[in-house]
Amino acid sequence: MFTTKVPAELRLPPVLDPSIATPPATPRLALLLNPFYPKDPHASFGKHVLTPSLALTSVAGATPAEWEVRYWDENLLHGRPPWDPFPQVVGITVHLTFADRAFELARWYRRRGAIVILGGLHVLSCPDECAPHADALAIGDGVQCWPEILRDVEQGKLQAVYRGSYRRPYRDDPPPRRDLLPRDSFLTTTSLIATRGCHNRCGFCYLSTEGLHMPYLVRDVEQIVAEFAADDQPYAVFVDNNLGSRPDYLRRLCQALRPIEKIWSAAVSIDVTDDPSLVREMALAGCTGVFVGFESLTNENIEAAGKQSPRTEDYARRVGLLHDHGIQVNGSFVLGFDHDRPDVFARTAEWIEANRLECATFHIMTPYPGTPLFKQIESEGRLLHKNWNLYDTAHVVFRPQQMSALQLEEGYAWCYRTLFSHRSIWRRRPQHLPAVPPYLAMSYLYKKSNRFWHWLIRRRMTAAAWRPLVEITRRRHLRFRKRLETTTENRELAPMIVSAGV
Ligand code: B12
Ligand code: SF4
Repeated sequence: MFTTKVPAELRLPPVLDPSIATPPATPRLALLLNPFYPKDPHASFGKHVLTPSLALTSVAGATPAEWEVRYWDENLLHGRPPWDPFPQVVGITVHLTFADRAFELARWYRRRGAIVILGGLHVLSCPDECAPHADALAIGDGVQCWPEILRDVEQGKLQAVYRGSYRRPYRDDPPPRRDLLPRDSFLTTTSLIATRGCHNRCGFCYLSTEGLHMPYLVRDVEQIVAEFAADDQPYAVFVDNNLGSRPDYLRRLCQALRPIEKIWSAAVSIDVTDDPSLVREMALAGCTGVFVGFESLTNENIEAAGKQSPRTEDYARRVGLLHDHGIQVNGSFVLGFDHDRPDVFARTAEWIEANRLECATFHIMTPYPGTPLFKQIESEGRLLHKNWNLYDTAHVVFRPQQMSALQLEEGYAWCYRTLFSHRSIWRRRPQHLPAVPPYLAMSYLYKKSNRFWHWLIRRRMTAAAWRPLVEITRRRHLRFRKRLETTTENRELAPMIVSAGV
């Protein structure tokens, strides 16, 4: 069983040799680091090389012209981070799950004379914990702080804290520096972001972190199309929290994306299906997959989280609408809500199979510091510990209401085991026969290849492994679009299109 063995390089970060003598710092050289985190043995190791986070490439985009900037992602398994030439400034992104590793990196570089700047979500939610490990903190939007930080370094007047508000027009941001990314190491380097914020404020989501003021802002659709075209990849992933938050904006974005004939996927909430004509626009614009935060199949859980969402009884019809438009569904489910009983695992798995969701992602409910959920669980005395390393949604860090912590952890593992099994992959195959081989190829590469992933990643073969499947999907999608274009917006026609060859 693949869940039993995780190769060492996916469990442990590279050793930072204390005996290395580094050269003197190169003035105006900045190194941006994405720290290592251990991979969940239950999920796909391939998940971590689908598409890169935009945190550091966005910051890099704001680097003043006189500075050289380099990028290093420890999760790409290329060994220990670079030190020759030695950077004058090291910028590290910090999430709670890899905060310890970020601090270890910070110590290593600071001891050798680098100026270390920490930024990212954990710096925003726990600045006091991060401060001792940095020469300066960037709280909030780094695109705004970064040029100021580097100017202050040049003038020798670095401050302890810099704050970037999320209120500045999003369209003013320079494009992320995707050219810094190793192209062979990801399924696609084209992570795109068009919007910031979300119309919801779910109590468990990082967007409801105290002190985070992130109004809903959008970039110009032309900017997104230009970035997609500039990176020269056939497939892009939108890493927006919820690309469907403003249906009118999504519609405009789709209309702008349509002529470039590329494919993409995005995270949306299920209310994106409120208007079938919008789903049609998405399909016509190249959307081949959505990551949907269903969260739970129990209405009481959704209500308690404060999420505005359609009733769960209507989820199946909405999934059908996406499928009818050739859009695959990766459902995201949170396990361990207060209304979840031990039957939640089997019920969720059955529903996923009955509705033929092509993929599913599970998260053990995790109270992120600073969120309403954290405050509630802490005030009820249900937090088990504050070891952030385990706040990775794969471990139970609180006492669940209707089951034991062990039951929750075992149920989570069972869900992945069940949904990643040969039987389940087969049961969820598309109804149209020609669509089955590419579906099976993708499922097996993603869900059943954990024993190969570290090997593919280390040898920079991720893009090569995915490339044929991406191209087949793009071509199939273009054929599907031609048929869809000739129909009216009448939903009744869509299943006929599907059966005609998607
Ligand atoms: C792409 C992505 C991934 C990718 C890549 C992750 C990686 N670390 O490289 C993959 C798919 C691998 C992934 C995996 C996971 N992810 Co993820 N992921 C995202 C996603 C969708 C986009 C990130 C992004 O590009 N954001 C846009 C950038 C521009 O915003 P930003 O990161 O906040 O960066 C800005 C500032 O914070 C600041 N900044 C950040 N770093 C730095 C550094 C410096 C020096 C400076 C100056 C400024 C600065 O400036 C940036 C520009 O304004 C976010 C959701 C989201 N939309 O943000 C979730 C998110 C970050 N992921 C999350 C989680 C929980 C995970 C997992 C643990 C889930 C799981 N169980 O599998 C795993 C494991 C990763 C881990 N241990 O951290 C949570 C984190 C919650 C939290 N409080 O920490 C998020 C917020 C999703 C959510 N809604 O809950 N993820
Ligand atoms: S809908 Fe999703 S992105 Fe929006 S607040 Fe809720 S969990 Fe966060």
